[in-house]
Amino acid sequence: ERKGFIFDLDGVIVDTAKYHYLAWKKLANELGFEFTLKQNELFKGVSRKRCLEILLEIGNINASQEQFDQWMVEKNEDYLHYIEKMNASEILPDVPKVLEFLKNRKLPIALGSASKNAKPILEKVGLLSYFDVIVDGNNVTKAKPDPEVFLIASSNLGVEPINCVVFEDAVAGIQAANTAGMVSVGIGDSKTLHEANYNFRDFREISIEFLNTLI
Ligand code: B16
Ligand code: MG
Repeated sequence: ERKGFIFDLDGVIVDTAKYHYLAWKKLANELGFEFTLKQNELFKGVSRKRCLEILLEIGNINASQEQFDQWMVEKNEDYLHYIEKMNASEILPDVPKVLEFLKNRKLPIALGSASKNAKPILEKVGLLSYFDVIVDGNNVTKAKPDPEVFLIASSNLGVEPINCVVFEDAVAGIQAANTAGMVSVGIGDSKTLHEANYNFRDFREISIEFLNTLI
């Protein structure tokens, strides 16, 4: 059976969480409250809309729909400004090694991300051409842990869910992969991501031997 490989973006391929943090912190400070790095953990893998809802809960702020939409736009404009100069130096360690391994064996590769900015980011860091399929925040209606994003990726790849392998750094992402019936590989803290089928701190820990067991 042909296998397919699905990668999350933020926290797996690049560390855009720090730029999301700067943009959310700027908005929080403008609204008169603090937003910490620890609180930012709650935002990983979560949609932009849900992030703003949580941020306003933290700041105890009520907003009209119009005001809410305006802050969404403002946050994204600031975020786009922070990521403007991203380049290949921001690719997380050994990600190209794994993508190259898969490409050389003609195995299909997809992106499965909650971000609406996924494509320009892949372009900036020079990895866009590796991806046969991109499913991102523009294509999904239900956020992780709902499996929708990975199921669309599997369908677009033409690979059965049971033959897909997902690399994820967020708990909700691991749960989405598991619910989809896919093989889940946790990238990050193994205690946090204990629901994953396999755990690695980062791609440097992933050997060619291990990859060979997946294909
Ligand atoms: P955007 P992932 C997620 O990316 C981020 O982890 C999350 O913090 C962010 O809010 C979300 O994308 C939406 O991003 O505002 O660019 O549409 O981990 O699913 O690749
Ligand atoms: Mg992520």
